[in-house]
Amino acid sequence: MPTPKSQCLNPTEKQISIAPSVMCADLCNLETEIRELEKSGINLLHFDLMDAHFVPNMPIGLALIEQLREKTECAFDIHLMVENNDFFVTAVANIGVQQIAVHVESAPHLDRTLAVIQGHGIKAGVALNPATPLSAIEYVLDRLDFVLIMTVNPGFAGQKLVPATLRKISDCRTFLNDHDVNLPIEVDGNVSFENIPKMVASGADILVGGTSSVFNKTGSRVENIKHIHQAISLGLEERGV
Ligand code: S6P
Ligand code: MG
Repeated sequence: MPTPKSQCLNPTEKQISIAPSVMCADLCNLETEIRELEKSGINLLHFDLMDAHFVPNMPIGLALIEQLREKTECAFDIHLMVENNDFFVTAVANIGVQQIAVHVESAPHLDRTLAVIQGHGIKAGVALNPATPLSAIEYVLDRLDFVLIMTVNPGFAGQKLVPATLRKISDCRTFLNDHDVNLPIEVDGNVSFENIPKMVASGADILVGGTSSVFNKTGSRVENIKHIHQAISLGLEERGV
């Protein structure tokens, strides 16, 4: 397996990471897609693993992730949207991934599941649906390496931002500060050129790029990623760093 570069998983205040969402790529030409992204400096890929039960969709599977693992040094960020978290955690850990988020809404034994992920030497995160309050992570903060704030309801690409989630990003930063915890906040869903400045200003550190940014039809991958960097700079200015 190539050695993944995982610095992108520890973004500094001034260094926002971009994680293209693989389900939004041209799935018939994935290797070409990944080379194109790498040329633009991307070193983190976001994989949406869905089981058609927790969410009604199933865009990509384990075999695809396993094959891609052999093709790139990018760090793999796995977003589980499944009912059987334990099965998928073991499966992706065996493939060799760097970061896994589980949905609090589908993890009845959340503390144990996070411990299992960390036991594999993998960064552990909790994903929160738009309607789920931040208090859901209060008693697992010491088990977390990052928080994934869903800014759309999970399951599909190409949706519109749920407006209240912008406030949720800044509330999450305040919540973490109040608990003396400094964790990266990842945001996922309609992370568009227009929304990125607001998301970054609110405290987002890792941006999942889908159809509204990295894979936007109006530009090439390279052009879109340049555009994202410009939007990030605006957000950082507003954040005051
Ligand atoms: C949605 C999934 C996401 C999408 C991404 C799509 O359930 O978790 O990772 O792939 O949000 O981006 P966009 O820009 O099409 O909303
Ligand atoms: Mg996702």
